[in-house]
Amino acid sequence: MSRLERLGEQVAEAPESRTPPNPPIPAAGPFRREFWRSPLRGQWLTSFLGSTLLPLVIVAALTGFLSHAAYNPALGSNDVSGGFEVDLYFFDWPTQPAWLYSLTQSLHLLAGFAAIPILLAKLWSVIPKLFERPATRSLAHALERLSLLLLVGSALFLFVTGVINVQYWLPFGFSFVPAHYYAALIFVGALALHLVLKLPVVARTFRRDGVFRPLGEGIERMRAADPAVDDLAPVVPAAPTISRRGMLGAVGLGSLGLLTMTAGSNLLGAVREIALLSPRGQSYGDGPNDFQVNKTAALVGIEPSQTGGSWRLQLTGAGRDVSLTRADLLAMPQHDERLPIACVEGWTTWQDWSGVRLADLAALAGVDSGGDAEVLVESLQEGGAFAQATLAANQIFDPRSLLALRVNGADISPDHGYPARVIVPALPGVHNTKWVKRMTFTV
Ligand SMILES: Nc1nc2c(c(=O)[nH]1)N[C@H]1C(S)=C(S)[C@@H](COP(=O)(O)O)O[C@H]1N2
Ligand SMILES: [Mo]
Repeated sequence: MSRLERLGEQVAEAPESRTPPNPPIPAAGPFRREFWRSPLRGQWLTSFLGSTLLPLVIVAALTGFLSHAAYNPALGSNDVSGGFEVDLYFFDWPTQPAWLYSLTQSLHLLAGFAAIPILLAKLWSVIPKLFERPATRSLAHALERLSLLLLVGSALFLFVTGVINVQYWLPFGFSFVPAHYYAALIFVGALALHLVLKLPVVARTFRRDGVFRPLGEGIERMRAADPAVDDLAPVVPAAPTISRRGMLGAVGLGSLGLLTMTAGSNLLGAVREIALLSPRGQSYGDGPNDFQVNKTAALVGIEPSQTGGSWRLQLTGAGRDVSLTRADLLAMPQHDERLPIACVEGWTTWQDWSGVRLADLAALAGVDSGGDAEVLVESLQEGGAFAQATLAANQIFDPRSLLALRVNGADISPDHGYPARVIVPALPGVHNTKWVKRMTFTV
């Protein structure tokens, strides 16, 4: 046997068992539980943050769905979902009190903004769970993690789109209202499941640690929770650099700060200047038309030639077509109403409007207040969600609902919708259509 052949045989005979088995790849970085060392983390912190977050989220969700109801989504052109609208509402959005939408929408923004620091802190408190290994232990565990993915994903989506919408910085290629609405439906479903799974843990934690007791501990007395009984506690805790109450105080301050800033753009004129996250309160010139403008006439492409002497209001109703000049409208009975425009973005502006009643225009078109009348209001503006709106009978026939021609004693300015705009009490701002050209009544 040649040397070469012997060598070949040796190799062939070498028993497999002599090669050591591959050791399991050690978990690295954040996938190791020892990586997460903050002594603040534990079930109490997460339970406490969750319990403060919950009421805010409930207010934001309820007022959010009310806002959607206020859009009358089941009416004609108001369906923003591309035909998928599910009408969850069994009531007509009222016109009384006039500040209703201003209130619900302010609450929506206040609760939403105040929740942001708490939500971030809560996510921070559970972040080791994101890196948990094995990723799924059982079907139940996999489903729970999937529901958490939906919960956290939809929550982040709602907050990010909400804040961005208030900034008018709309880089997304989808429209805000349906996206925010459908994310909210996912969020509420995932939250309900989360509450079922976690409320028992919260109750147990508060029974064990007390609801407020850990708040009494300064940094010297604070201990990390026991990882043997607390799945959120660090296994190798670092020395504390802040107490739990210090951390929660900072979160609370952040929350209060955002609340005040948001209130500035909504409720309290006095702090309007600090509404940094809602860039409002600018000047729109002097005089009667100096109030909030989001979309100017130039921005949406309204030409002076469209709003001059050749402008007509086209009314269509029960077999009747009427064409009115602005002078015709001014010759009709004029009514004065002090009414708000309350925008979905949370700001409200009250002004003294004057013009003709929508009810009088309905009568001109041959439509009376009996029955289920609707009106489709169309703007000179072309395309987009703001170019038209459909109003329900209770809105048309409220005597305070106007096609406004003047504001604060002057003609409404081009930016506020000259020659004529809709103003209806408690209607979301977006449906107070500017630069109206046609109203089509159906019965
Ligand atoms: N034709 C038309 N009407 C419109 C709008 C618009 O962009 N186009 N904006 C709506 C919105 S979102 C609000 S809040 C009110 C006030 O908007 P403004 O601040 O742009 O005047 O008018 C509404 N009417
Ligand atoms: Mo708006």
